[in-house]
Amino acid sequence: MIIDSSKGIVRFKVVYHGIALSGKTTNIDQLAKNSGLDVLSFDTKEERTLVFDFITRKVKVDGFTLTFSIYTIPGQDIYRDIRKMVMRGADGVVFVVDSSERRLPENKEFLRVLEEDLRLYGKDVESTPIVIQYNKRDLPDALPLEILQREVSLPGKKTVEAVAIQGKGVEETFNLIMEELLEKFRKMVG
Ligand SMILES: Nc1nc2c(ncn2[C@@H]2O[C@H](COP(=O)(O)OP(=O)(O)O)[C@@H](O)[C@H]2O)c(=O)[nH]1
Ligand SMILES: [Mg+2]
Repeated sequence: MIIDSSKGIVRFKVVYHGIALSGKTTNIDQLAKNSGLDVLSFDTKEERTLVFDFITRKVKVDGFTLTFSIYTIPGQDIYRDIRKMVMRGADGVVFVVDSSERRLPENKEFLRVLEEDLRLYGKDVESTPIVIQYNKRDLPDALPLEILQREVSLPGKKTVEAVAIQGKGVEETFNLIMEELLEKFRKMVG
């Protein structure tokens, strides 16, 4: 979080984390579309897979201009150095889960990766605003919500269902993480 009190601007960094192909870029694309923005994407040469994506969103609250810089991480392990770089200075995280049954072990394992990434910068899961999004609810092999909430969750963190490809749950997810960040900011400024 960066506060520029002379201009009344507060900057937050939000990172969409989660396994490869869970729908992080799709979330960002929808957020960009809804607010008429372009996504700045960094593609790898060989694959369609994006290294990371970036957009910013502005919101006015209590006389402040809040700027959210929104990033996605690359989920593939070969890009772990880029993932760690993207995670630097993250104020809030949206953890995007692929609801497909066959990807359950990867999703679970990636929660540990998120913990490690936070620890690298002296943060932890408890004190970091995190929202868990169960994406791809439209898949025929999507696990029941109760199972995901038991198997891929973090104590005290909000969860939300989504079909990002149809834009469902995308704004709701972003609003949840925004609210959590605002709450933290209000506590800080008193
Ligand atoms: N069926 C389904 N496919 C999705 C959904 N969200 C994303 N996808 C697809 O999943 C693939 C990976 O999405 P992408 O956003 O690139 O994943 P990322 O690697 O996490 O950034 C793409 O083919 C998307 O169209 C969803 O809600 N349902
Ligand atoms: Mg992506």
